[in-house]
Amino acid sequence: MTAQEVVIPDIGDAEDVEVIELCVGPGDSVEIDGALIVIESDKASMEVPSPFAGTVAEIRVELGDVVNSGHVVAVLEVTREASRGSNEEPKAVEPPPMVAPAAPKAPPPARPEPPPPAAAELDGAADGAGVYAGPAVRRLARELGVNLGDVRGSGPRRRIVKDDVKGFVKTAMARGPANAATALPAMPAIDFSKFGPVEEVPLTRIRKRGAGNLHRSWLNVVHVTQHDEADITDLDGFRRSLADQAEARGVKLTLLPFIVKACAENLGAFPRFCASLNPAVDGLILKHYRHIGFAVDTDDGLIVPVLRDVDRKGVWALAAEIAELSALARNGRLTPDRLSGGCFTVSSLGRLGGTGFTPIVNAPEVAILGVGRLETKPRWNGAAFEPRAMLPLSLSYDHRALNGVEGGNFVVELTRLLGDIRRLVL
Ligand code: CAO
Repeated sequence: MTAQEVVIPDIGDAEDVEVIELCVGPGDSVEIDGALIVIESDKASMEVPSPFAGTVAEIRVELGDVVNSGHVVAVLEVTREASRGSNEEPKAVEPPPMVAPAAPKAPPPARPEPPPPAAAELDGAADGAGVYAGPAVRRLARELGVNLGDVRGSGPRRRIVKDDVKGFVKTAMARGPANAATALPAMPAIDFSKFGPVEEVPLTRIRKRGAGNLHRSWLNVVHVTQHDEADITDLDGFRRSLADQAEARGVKLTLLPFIVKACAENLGAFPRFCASLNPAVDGLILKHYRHIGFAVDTDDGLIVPVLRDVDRKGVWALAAEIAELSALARNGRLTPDRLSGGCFTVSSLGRLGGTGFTPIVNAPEVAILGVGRLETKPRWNGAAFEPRAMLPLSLSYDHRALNGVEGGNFVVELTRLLGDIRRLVL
């Protein structure tokens, strides 16, 4: 038996994440990959799984502690055979994404000074999600009902400290009540049990956070949705013709990777869709990269992982990455760096049905594509009706950043690309 320290693994860009759950205590046995603690960043909560099987000797963190990559969270009593990294069984288990092997003798890796916040990070600050502030400050802001996006940070690199939040509240109090005409009317609290049996179930953290983000987008973004249909008869035939290859590669080839690829191409032709409004809403920050998010429906709520550099990847690679990220999202194993940096989002409800819906823009992005269910419809070819596979598309965009002609052109060009994917290689 040896004592092994378990550290917080590499958690990408996230820093100062909060410990929100202790899953084990001293004396508990743990298996490899069993959850030790749960941490929560601005974007997601993640389990820190054990890289060893053994017994918990010590838990070195408490609820509410703020930790970073390299922080020791627990000490386990393990046998060498029970360790994922043991010499005897070097490949026994693939390391899960959240785990770094413990390094008991070495000090935790020095954390490099984080870079200053990118403009895009600060843009998304309407609910505090993209601002620099620690969990304690965020908690204070939540308690006081302060939107951290409205608070100016006085700390290093514009980090918001508690005094900034308190100062913001004092100023707001001095200014007097908000304009009653623009304030949101409160929803009345109703006792529904008066009308019949009821039960209240709590929203998961992801649903609560999602609700806040959607509300922020709904209130801030000037939404317009443009609907169209793409004739993807040829594309779908091509996709089906690749079924054997897909099986041989162990990849599920759905329509989504083709749609994402076509969107990346279209963003190149319409760069104003690959952008965010600046905080003053007097300029558009054009992004010279094509990272595309896609909505994944999980038991805990909606999650939007981001596919990076879609323009540089092929459809096979995208299909594999979509499957990988969807599985990680559904297992609660996505790291924050795989949830951030998107320029545009695709939300596909195609497997469920529906001819059109109004997706809500994933602000600070300026546009989102909703995809409905493919349907074979009669289309007039100039001489006769013929059956064609039609894919419903619904593009919502921020009318502050884009006008109707741009929205219309984007959708029309997208339907062309999907109608003849040979255009993707032109
Ligand atoms: N029309 C018809 N069939 C479709 C389709 C479409 N537009 N899109 C997918 N399908 C089919 C697939 O081909 C697949 O069929 P088979 O099982 O017969 O091969 C089946 O539906 C299931 O597909 P899938 O969901 O496993 O894969 P996907 O690549 O299409 O989507 C993912 C992956 C993760 C996006 C999806 O599973 C998901 O979670 N969608 C929900 C997104 C969501 O909740 N959006 C709403 C957000 S609010 O804006």
